[in-house]
Amino acid sequence: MSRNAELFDRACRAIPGGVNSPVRAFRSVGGTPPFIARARGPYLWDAEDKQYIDYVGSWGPAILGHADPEVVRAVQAAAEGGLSFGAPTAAEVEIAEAIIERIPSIEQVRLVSSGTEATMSAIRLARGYTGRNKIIKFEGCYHGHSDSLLVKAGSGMLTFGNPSSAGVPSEFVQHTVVLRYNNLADVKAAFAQYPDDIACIIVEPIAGNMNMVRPAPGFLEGLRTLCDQHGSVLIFDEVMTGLRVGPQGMQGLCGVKPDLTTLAKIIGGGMPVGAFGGRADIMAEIAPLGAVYQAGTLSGNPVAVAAGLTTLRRLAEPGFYDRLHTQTGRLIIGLVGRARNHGVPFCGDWQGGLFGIYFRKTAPTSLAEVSDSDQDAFKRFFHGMLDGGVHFAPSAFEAGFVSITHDDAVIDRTLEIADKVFASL
Ligand code: HOZ
Repeated sequence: MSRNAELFDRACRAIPGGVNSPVRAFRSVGGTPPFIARARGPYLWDAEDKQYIDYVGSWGPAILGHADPEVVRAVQAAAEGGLSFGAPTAAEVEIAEAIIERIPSIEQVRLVSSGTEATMSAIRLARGYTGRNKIIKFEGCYHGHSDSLLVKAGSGMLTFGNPSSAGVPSEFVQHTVVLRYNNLADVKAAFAQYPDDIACIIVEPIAGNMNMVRPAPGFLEGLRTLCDQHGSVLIFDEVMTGLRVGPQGMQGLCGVKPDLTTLAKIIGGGMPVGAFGGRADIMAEIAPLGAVYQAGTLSGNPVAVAAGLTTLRRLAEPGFYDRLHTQTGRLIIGLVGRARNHGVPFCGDWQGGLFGIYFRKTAPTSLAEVSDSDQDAFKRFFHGMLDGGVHFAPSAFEAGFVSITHDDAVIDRTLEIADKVFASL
């Protein structure tokens, strides 16, 4: 038995499904996941010392590449000074200021420990601020695993074809209104049905949990207008897109200003951090100022904040996002060209360091279109690439990630391997 298989066997006895987060289990693509022993730059090495070019990047945080030496040094230095205090620190003020400076819609920000906590808290805040019950979310968008958001959700829920979770009483989700992404008519109808009871709309401004799906022209603008007309809070969930698709996230690219924003992943530089922030009058409703309660022992953890601050500083280097966007484009244009050479129906899209690849002729605009792609071809492509030493997300419903360390040589090597795999499909 191989070392990876042996570890998976042991893992399955000790951990449900052998994994600590469902999409890692390879259930939708089949096979045994490699167990990762170490990572550096664009590469991972598994327990058998096989090297992979990595396009998962820890599902988003690794924008500087894995184990960036400066980030690692910052973490080591912070750890020397103490792992957790449960009391305020100067560094958390610095990172809050850095986030506010980068993202103009954020006037105040609260740090938490994960994206799930960020979205859950932002929803509670929107409800507390408006005194309303209902929330609007979109099919295929994933906003973490809190009860009221696990309805027709993306990511692992979609991957396993079970987009609403067991264990969530129907009463807990009776106020969650689920609509089709990119369908403003649905949103208008929901406001007509509940004109005074919609606390907020939460949306991934580029969806990244049903593969990558861009907002249609006018969609985000339309959400802004409807929220303004009805006194509802607009929440952009930029856990994936924040500081990844551009220096101010998707809101900087589309020019639509949300009332609240949720962040995670990159702002923790690979350590567990999340954040929610936005208009100061809304944030004033959070305890200890206001009546909406939210707390966390490890919130603003000094080691995680050190990793995040160092990462944020590096992202501010001139030309960072232009280079990242160019490199991701080199990958996607190259993959599309090679697929075409072999007559494989395939296309792709990218923004900054985020990308989507689809086994269909055009980029999808909705969950229905993503679901309509050729899943079997994806599975064969995925395993061919993995065998060849390239690690993509093990699901046709996840976006991909490029880091600043994916240079021309790394991408060209990926394309050489892809050429052979497309030829074999
Ligand atoms: N929620 C992540 C995918 N969109 C998966 C995180 C993980 O499994 O590590």
